[in-house]
Amino acid sequence: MIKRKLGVVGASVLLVATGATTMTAEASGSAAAASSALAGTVAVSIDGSRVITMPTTIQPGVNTFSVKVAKPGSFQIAQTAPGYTTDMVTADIEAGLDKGDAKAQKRFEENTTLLGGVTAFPGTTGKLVVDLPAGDYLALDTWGRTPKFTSFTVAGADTGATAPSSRTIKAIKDVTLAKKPASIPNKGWLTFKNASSQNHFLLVVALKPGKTYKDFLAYADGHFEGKPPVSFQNAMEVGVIDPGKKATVKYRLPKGKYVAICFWPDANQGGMPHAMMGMHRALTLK
Ligand SMILES: [Cu+2]
Repeated sequence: MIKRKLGVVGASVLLVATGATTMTAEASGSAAAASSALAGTVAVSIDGSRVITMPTTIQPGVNTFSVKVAKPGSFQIAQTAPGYTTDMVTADIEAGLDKGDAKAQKRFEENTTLLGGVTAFPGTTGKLVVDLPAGDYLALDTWGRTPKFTSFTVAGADTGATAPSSRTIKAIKDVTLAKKPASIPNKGWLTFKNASSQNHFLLVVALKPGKTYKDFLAYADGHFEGKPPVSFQNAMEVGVIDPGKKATVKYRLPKGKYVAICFWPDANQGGMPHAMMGMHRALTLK
């Protein structure tokens, strides 16, 4: 056990130590340790086999996950209902989300609370800010064919950290993206807030030079067949969140015209991606 802990990267060891210190402080009635510079910063690394290494215990409150990856991946946080095991999650993801079995997807959505995620590429650090209450959590890389889960616990004193100032894009009604704001800065922090009835993720993708949102509408009318008017090279993503949740990610993209989209499959519509139900809108980055 100790040997395994020593194998963890330096930053994670420090974070575990910070958590332990703070919990001791809480027990003795002092909040002083919560002001530690490291409180609320969680180092995450994902190796070439999509195995996640991160602290096993972090503090409640606002946490910033700094995600480094060996290959392109998406770090995602979730909670599962009691008795809904990771084997059941895996089976339902494979049958439901990968193969379109609506029953399996519904079971997955009913038994999980999805809390956001961030995409990262080798050489860059993905940053995800979420406010987590105490409890047991799972993390996974959603780019993996068969998900490999890492569990972690949120316990102890609040991090005391505050979320960075950000612009917010909201999901409303069932499968609608709120129209405002029409534009956001081309770099900074973006919060995706789910004020709707369904699970969603947010993809912000650049229109190709000379293309407009009208071209995207025509592409959508054609059921997303043929040459896309958007370039997935210039894109950012906020991982899936449940109704009532929000997640914030750091981004930097070229200025220009973009489309905000959700492709989450709708279990009530035979797995139809929300984008096909109109869940997209124009967005300018300036
Ligand atoms: Cu959606």
